[in-house]
Amino acid sequence: KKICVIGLGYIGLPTSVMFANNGFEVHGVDVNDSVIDSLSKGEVHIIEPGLKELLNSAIEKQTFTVSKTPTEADIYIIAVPSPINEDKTANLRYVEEATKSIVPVVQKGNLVILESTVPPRTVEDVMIPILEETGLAIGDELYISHSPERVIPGKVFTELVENDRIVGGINSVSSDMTVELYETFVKGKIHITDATTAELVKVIENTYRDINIAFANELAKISDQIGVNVWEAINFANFHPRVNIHLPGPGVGGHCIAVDPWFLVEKQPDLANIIHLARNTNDSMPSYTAERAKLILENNGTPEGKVAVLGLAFKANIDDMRESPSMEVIKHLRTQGVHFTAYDPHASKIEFEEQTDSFEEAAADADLLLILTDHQVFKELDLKALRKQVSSPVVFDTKNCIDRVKWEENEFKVYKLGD
Ligand code: SAJ
Repeated sequence: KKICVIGLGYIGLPTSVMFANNGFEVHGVDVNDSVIDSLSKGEVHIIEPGLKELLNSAIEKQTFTVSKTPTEADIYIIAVPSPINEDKTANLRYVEEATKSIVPVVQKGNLVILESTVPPRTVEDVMIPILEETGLAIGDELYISHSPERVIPGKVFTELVENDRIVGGINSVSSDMTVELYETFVKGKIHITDATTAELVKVIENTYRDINIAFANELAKISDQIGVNVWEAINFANFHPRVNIHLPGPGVGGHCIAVDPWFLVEKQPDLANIIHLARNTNDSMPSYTAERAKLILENNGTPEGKVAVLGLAFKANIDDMRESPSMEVIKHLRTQGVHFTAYDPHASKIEFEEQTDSFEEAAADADLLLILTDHQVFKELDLKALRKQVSSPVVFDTKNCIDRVKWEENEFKVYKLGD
């Protein structure tokens, strides 16, 4: 069978190569020229363990092709971004455009699957009206379902296979066809529901995480005031069999957790109270972090000192800088007139021009090392060498990722967020 995947980003590309290595002929589509160019040469434009190998093997088997426009296929998978607008309303432009782009090619008997995360009712209210333009009887001649992706960047290929999957068809035939497709590689359970429930399920998973992180962030602020180490407190609380508090940090980044809760706020602004408050709490963390950094500089007698911002990606060991709290922290440092350098071992300089070329360059003459991402590299620094590079040996660890004792042994003064 032939699959056409629309959108070759963090989800679409791994999904494409997965199917292309599991007995399907896959055609990938992306509107971005540079994505098509690099994939045609067998190069990947995103960092994900295992991706390059699977891409090369699919190219070798000749089961994966790419272009800018959809071709005829049996199954269409839409995996395009669904961001929010400035005013925090859902931007469904890409989902709409992707759906429109397949209208000329879909045929009787085809299945269309939406993998992008969307506000509940998007399949029913946005996609179906567009697909009706094919003239096919929806549900009888054209099958549609929502099967939201739920994988975590960095572990995509493990989670694609092992995670349970939700399939929400517009009718049972659509669901069954979708289950049959994913069963080719999914080892987790596949749960069947309707499209709108599947949409809500996906959004509430990320909202749950956002609210839980907001709780942790609030606890960090409280701990800063009452002189308790929040990391230790959360760790102990989590030994309780029914408690699972997430971790604080400089903010919530990425294109999912910081976005999806707004889909519910937009739908029901008068009811989504905790959801809205949690979003605001998490959005307040970058400015809180920048203020604490400034305070640390002042308390150490270097109010005009230089901050070395370490970590620009939105989380550990990835290159993805979308909605990264680091960018927000930098914005606040800038408005506070704090001098800074910035470096990330994974993220590309193209994404943030001001990034230094090396860790050493960023750390040179710094009065405060501000760790914003818990990249593995930051846990393995040569502290003796680092001690000589910096101007003042002070570090502010917002992710609780460095070993206090080791740093203190090397004369560093260690501050942690929420401590
Ligand atoms: N973060 C915290 N504290 C925590 C956990 C995370 O501050 O305890 C921050 C991270 O540093 C990061 C942000 O939250 O800035 C989001 O990171 P994440 O690892 O929680 O999630 P994502 O965005 O990479 O992936 C999430 C996952 N959703 C859930 O775990 C419920 C993933 O399974 C989804 O597939 C993905 O969103 C998505 O695409 O929706």
